[in-house]
Amino acid sequence: MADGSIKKMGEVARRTVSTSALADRTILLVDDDPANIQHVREGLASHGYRFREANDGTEALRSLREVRPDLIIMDVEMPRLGGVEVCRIIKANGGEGGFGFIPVILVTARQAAGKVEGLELGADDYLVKPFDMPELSARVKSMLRLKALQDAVVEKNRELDHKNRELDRANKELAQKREELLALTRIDALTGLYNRRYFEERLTEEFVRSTRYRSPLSLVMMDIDHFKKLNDTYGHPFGDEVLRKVAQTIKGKLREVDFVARYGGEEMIALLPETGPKEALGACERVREAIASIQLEHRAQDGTRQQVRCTASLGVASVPSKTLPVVEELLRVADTCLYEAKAAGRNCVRQ
Ligand code: GH3
Ligand code: MG
Ligand code: MG
Ligand code: MG
Ligand code: MG
Repeated sequence: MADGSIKKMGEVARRTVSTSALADRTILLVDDDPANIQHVREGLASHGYRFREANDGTEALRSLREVRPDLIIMDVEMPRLGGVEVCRIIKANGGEGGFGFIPVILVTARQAAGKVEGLELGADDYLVKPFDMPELSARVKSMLRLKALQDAVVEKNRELDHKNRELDRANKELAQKREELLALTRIDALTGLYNRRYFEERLTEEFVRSTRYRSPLSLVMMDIDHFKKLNDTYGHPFGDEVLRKVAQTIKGKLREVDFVARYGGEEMIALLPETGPKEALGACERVREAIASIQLEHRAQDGTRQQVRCTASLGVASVPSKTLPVVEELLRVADTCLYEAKAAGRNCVRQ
């Protein structure tokens, strides 16, 4: 607990335990002899305490939850369930959800015998009858002060627990926000694909993994054909729509584990782990075909509608390969293949 809270708790306790504040405290008097109870009540009458009574240990235990006393003054010698035993039960159930902390003053007519036992069992004080009233009064006050302090500690702990839980919640929310923000820095806003920066990170990782485990890895570069003309003819916003549609189409045709990103303006790139040249070529053909089948409706300002189609060219490179020892080479070869696809008339795949 922080020093500050201990200091604050001290203040709370001082306020709580001023003598007048103790007046409304409830004291449970437990004795099998009503005359003894009467005697104590009279002795403490001037303090304004509230009294509750129980005539044996069983009754005392029964009334504990309902009465919630701030102090118990209890006879040791009672039939059936004696004071020492009741005290043991109360102290054994003192935790949260049990009785909480209730100070117990045991009272006995016996000379000192049992005093140590009672105190060891958790009695907070011990008085031997006949006791003088000023002493009883002072001990009661001291016990009530102890109880008030204890209550303040419990209350403070509850507050601290609550604050801690709130902090935990706030921390979790922050961590989640951080995750979300991090995710956003990896995404291309227009297409929803990963962006180039994140792609390059992942590419390096995947390349290292593939080299270490000698597992195949393919890299695909894709570029929309004559996209400039499409923009010029139908406008930039329509071009954007085409880009989004092409991005979706590529994702839809590749596997969940394949990593697709927007590499530049109308250029996309995909990383296919565990995929050799043959399977990569098959995947690229699927993607190429799907892009060529895209039909988007363009609505001109005069209301005329037109079905617009687009195609893309693809270049693919794969490892392991003796000629591709470094990741830059993989990129370079895919790019060259893409260039060859363009030169071969576009809407085709080269590897
Ligand atoms: P090629 O078949 O050789 O690839 O021809 P191309 O016209 O597709 O290639 P070029 O590189 O000449 O033009 C690419 C065009 O893509 C030019 C650029 O304005 C456009 N572009 C780049 N980014 C965006 C974008 O975010 N939205 C839109 N609508 N167009 C974009
Ligand atoms: Mg008795
Ligand atoms: Mg170009
Ligand atoms: Mg292009
Ligand atoms: Mg281009």
